[in-house]
Amino acid sequence: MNQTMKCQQLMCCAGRLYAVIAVGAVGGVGLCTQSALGDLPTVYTQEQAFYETGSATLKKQSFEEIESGEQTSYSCEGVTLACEAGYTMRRHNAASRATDGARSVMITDARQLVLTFDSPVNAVGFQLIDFADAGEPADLVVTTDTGEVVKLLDDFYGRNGEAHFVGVTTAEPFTQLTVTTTVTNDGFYLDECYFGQVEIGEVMVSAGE
Ligand SMILES: [Ca+2]
Ligand SMILES: [Ca+2]
Repeated sequence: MNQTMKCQQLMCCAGRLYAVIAVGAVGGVGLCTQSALGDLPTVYTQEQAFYETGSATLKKQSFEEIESGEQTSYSCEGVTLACEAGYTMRRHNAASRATDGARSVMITDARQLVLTFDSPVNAVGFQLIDFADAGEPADLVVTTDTGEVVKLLDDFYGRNGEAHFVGVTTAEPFTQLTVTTTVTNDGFYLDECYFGQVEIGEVMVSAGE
């Protein structure tokens, strides 16, 4: 798949119509200059490209200080992470399942997570570890409380222990993001969550996996 096709595919993820004006390539990362016929959700699959959108304003939660044991939610600085009603998640103490520090959040059965931010954000990204590695492909969709619906992963196959970054930026700030996955018979881990408000102008779109 070439850079243009990849960018167009990503732009259409929200099920809305976007016009991609120009596409270039810079060191393996596609630069998409675009005009949105509505809001502008942009999908990222590379942490560096996402981070460069607003490194000065993005906060990071590494889940190093969260409580141990079964929990239904974690209140962290700037963000509260809650899992699907009726399920629990837990702190996992192994660097092999963390991308930042030595701890991460382990999700075994819940298939929906809700991130609620203390103040509005328009950029959220995080690492998924050991996701969709049980032989069945999985989608990952995020929904904002402002009505944006964006598919971050589509028929994704992961590998044992591998980390994959996903992120999204929107034109309109939001305070709650619901993460829903179709993954089956598979536990996974969440770590290194970035969030904040970034300037939306020319945006960098990751063109690789
Ligand atoms: Ca961590
Ligand atoms: Ca897994």
